[in-house]
Amino acid sequence: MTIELVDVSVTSPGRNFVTLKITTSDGVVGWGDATLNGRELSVASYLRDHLASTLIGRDEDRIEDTWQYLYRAPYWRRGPVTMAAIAAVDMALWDIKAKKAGVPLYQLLGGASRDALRVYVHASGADYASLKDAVAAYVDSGVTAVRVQTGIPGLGQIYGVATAKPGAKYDYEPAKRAADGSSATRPAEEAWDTRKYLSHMPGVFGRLREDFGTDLRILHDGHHRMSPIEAARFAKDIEPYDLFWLEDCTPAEDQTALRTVRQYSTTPLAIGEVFNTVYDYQTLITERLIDYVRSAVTHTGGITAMKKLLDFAAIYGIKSGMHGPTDISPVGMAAALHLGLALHNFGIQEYMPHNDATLEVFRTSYRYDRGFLHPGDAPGLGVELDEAAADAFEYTKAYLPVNRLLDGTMHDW
Ligand code: CS2
Ligand code: MG
Repeated sequence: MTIELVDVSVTSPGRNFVTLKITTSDGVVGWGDATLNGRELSVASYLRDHLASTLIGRDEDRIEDTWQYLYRAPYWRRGPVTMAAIAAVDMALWDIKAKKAGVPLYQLLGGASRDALRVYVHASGADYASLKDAVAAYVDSGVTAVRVQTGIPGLGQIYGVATAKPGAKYDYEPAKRAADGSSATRPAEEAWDTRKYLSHMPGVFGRLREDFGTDLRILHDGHHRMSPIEAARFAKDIEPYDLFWLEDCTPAEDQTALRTVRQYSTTPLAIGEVFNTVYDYQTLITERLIDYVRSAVTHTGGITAMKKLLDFAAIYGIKSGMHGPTDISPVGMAAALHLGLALHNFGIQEYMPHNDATLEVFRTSYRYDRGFLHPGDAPGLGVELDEAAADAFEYTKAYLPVNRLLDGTMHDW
C-alpha cells in the first residue's frame, strides 16, 4: 500500500494547533502533531508546500526510510520548523502502522514497562498564598508532582504565572492574541530582573517544604533566564529543598554552561524543550550535565528520533521528562504517552490539561487518573481529529512574550 493523501489542518480551539493527516491507498488515516507555538504557519507551509508532494506514493510502512529521506532531502539540516514537520509525518506513519496491526502504538515500541505514567502539573500564583492554594488543590486531587512558578515582588506579569480567569482555574496560555481576540501583530513585552528572582525564590521553596513536607515532587522552570554563574548560585541555594528538577536554568543551546552549574550543585537538571535533534544534547548527555531530557516528540523529529535520543540518554543514566504543555496538541501528547509507557528510562511526563474546546476537536483515548496518565488501548495513537469541529475554529496569530531587563536590555523570556 502507499500514501495517497496528505492534508494539513490549522485550527484554533482556544489556542493554535497544526495537525497533519496522512491517508493510505486502502483508506487508513494517521495523524501527526506539527504545532510550533507562535510559528504555526511556518510548519503548515513546510508540510503543504514542500513535503506533501514528496510523500505521495511512498510505502507508508517504510517509516525509518521516510525519516532519513525527509531529514536529508532539504539539504538544510535541523531546526524547529523542519523537525516539527518531520515529527508530524513520523507520528502519522506510526499511527497508521499500529492501526493496521490493530494495537495501541506502545505495543510496537516494546510494550508497557509500567502500568501508567506519573505526571507533573503546573501550579502557579502571583504570590505565595495563591501558589500554596494551587499546590494544595492538586495535592488533594492525588497529584504527586507539581511544577511551581510564582510572581516576583517588584515585577509585573512574568513567565509561568497563570492570569486567573473566571472558571479557568490555573489555566495558562502564554501566546497572546490582540486584546480583542484578533491576530496579534507583535509579542507582548514583560519586564524581568534576575537579582529579584534569585533572592525571592529560595524562600518560596522553603515555605513549600514546610507546608507540604518532603515527599511531594517539586519542579521549577528557570525558563532560560539565568547566566551560568547565576544558575550555579541558584541551584546551590535551592539544594536543601530537594527539587525533583530545575528546568532550563540557562539558555539551553550553550551546553557547556551546565558544567558550571554541575560544579556547585546536585540539584537535578532538566533541559531541552527548545531542542530539536540529538545533536543539541550531545555534550549534555555524554558529560552527564543533565538528568532529564525535556524535548517533546512534536519538536524533535517524531517517535523514531525521540526513541533513539532517549535510548542514547539511557546509556548515561538520564531519563525522559517529555514536554507536555497545552501547545503540544493531544496528538503530540499521545505520542509522548505511548513512548513513555514503553521506555525503561521514563522519568516523568509534563501534563497541562487541554481546554474543553480542544477536546471537542481532538477525540482522545488517553486517560488521566489522580496524578497518572495512560495512553489508552485504542489502535494507533488513540487520537482522532474531528475535521468539521476543527474547521469551526479559525486561526488567529498569537505571539509568545519577550522579556526586557529593567534597563530595557533584551532578555530571554
Ligand atoms: C514551558 C512551556 O511547559 C514548560 O516547561 O517551558 O510552557 C513553554 O513556555 C511553552 O511551551 C512555550 O510555548
Ligand atoms: Mg519549560
